[in-house]
Amino acid sequence: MADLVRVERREKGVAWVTIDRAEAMNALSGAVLEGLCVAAQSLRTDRSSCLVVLTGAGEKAFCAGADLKERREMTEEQARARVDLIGHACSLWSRLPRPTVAAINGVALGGGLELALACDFRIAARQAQLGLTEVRLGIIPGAGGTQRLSRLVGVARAKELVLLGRRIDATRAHEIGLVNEVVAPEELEAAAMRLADELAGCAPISVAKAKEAIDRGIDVIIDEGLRIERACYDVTLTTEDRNEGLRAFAEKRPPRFQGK
Ligand code: CO8
Repeated sequence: MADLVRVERREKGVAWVTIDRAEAMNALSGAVLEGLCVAAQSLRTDRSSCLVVLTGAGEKAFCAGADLKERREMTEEQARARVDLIGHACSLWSRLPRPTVAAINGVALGGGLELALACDFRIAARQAQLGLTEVRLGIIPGAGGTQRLSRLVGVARAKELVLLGRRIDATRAHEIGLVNEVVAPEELEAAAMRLADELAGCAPISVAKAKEAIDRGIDVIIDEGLRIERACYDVTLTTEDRNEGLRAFAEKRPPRFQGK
């Protein structure tokens, strides 16, 4: 079951996660969703990785969203449970305590784009198509899409995509800030690995706490956000890596962070 979602350890502390169901455009079947949850739970406590990359097998799809064939056979109750499961998988991914990047190698539609939105960064191959097309199926995005997309690109842009069920290409997605970078398909892997190079110079606890400060602070009034930031800052104050950062600066050498 879990092998529909493959987790590989790569160089530079990268955990490379692939949805391996190319024949169905990497659609989110129950088994794929279970695999995504298992992967997120194991990565949560894995201190050896500095970056988690999520991608889809093949060249056509990152993920075509909910499995619409399974959906046809479902009762209303099962459909509700499935929406909960997609939402749960996205939440687990969004809360990983290290940076995540969706390497969008092809279409990212519906739940597939919601999954990408649960990542910190999105890099898209030039031919990728993105959309929250649920209104064209008589539903709405239910795994965080209406919330995460509007926080990311603003309400007006989000409404263009969600209310019109519009599909956009990677270039347009980049223009509106939905993806961080657009690259040629054969460059996608290297672009994700470049993030790992950058992260090699950053203290892992600092990165985790900075992510937490941004993600928790975005939803609250600024005074509360500043309190969250301060609490996250305080955690870094007592780390060995903080001392190492200061020592390395004084000694004019690159820091050797241990994640402690
Ligand atoms: N679910 C299941 N199978 C799929 C899906 C999907 N979402 N998308 C594609 N496939 C299958 C096709 O049926 C086909 O299988 P087969 O060869 O057996 O007929 C195979 O993948 C290849 O697909 P196509 O032949 O269609 O390939 P194309 O290159 O012509 O088109 C597309 C690829 C553009 C991805 C097209 O298949 C498509 O539009 N798919 C639907 C995408 C979509 O609308 N996604 C949104 C789904 S809704 C959602 O995700 C919100 C969550 C709702 C929760 C509901 C829970 C119950």
